[in-house]
Amino acid sequence: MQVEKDLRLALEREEFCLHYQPIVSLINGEIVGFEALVRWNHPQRGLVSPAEFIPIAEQTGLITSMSWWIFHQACCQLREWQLRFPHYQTLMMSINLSGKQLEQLGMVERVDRILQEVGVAASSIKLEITESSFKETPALGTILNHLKAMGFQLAIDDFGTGYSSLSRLHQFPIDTLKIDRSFINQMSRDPKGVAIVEAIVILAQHTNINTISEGIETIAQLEQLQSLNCEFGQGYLFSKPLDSHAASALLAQKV
Ligand code: G
Ligand code: G
Ligand code: MN
Ligand code: NA
Repeated sequence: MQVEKDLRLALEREEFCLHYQPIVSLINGEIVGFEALVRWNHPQRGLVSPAEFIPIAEQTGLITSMSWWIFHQACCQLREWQLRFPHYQTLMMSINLSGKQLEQLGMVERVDRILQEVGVAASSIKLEITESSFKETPALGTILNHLKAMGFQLAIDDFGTGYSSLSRLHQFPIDTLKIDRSFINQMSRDPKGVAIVEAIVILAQHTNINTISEGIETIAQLEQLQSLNCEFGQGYLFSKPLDSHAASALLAQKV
């Protein structure tokens, strides 16, 4: 398949890059971290969205080597920011993991090797796992417990859209639920939307889990989420995903 070949070449030619979207405290607006989001800087087409190439990378198995590149790159960026901006002591880097990567033999050892090499602590990395990987990965519990024991924070991405039943929550060592942006979107139109978000936040609080709302675009949504006591947020209202340079500039604003 041509696309597969193109993706493989792109990896060799280092055509992928990461953009970073701020995650902010909804209490004081401060940046608490960034989510790393991959982009393909295509020589002819310009920036290509991961929505286009991640599914192909997953089908072809190329996602594994791509994910390792992403993990390494995001760790390097975090290390650079820690050195440059020491007042951002507790800055977190959120990295998306694919189900395939979690299943990979020797996954935990490889992660550990990268941390050692780059010099970042597992406790400043948040691993985002989509709900659908829960369905696909039978040994997930064992792997997640291992990653948690190493010090990583663990988040369920796109929460509410996938397959994880609520009962799974206390079965796995989860720190964070990322409330899917479809629910945030619904809030302004439908009181039921508010009720769903409220239920997720309350559920999380009772199980010692914090919440990040995705896709916040309006002040009205922000105020609604503040009144529901959601702790963290992400979305175009605060910032779109930024290239490394622009994200650094944002961090440099705080003295
Ligand atoms: O950044 P954007 O909204 O265009 O991303 C589209 C989709 O691609 C999202 O569902 C997002 O989770 C996924 N995605 C973005 N970056 C990564 C990544 O580094 N790894 C994986 N596995 N998925 C990613
Ligand atoms: O699946 P995941 O949650 O990782 O996807 C993150 C994607 O969501 C990013 O690719 C980013 O471009 C997109 N995104 C981030 N903030 C907003 C927002 O406020 N509105 C919309 N529509 N998309 C957003
Ligand atoms: Mn994510
Ligand atoms: Na997300």
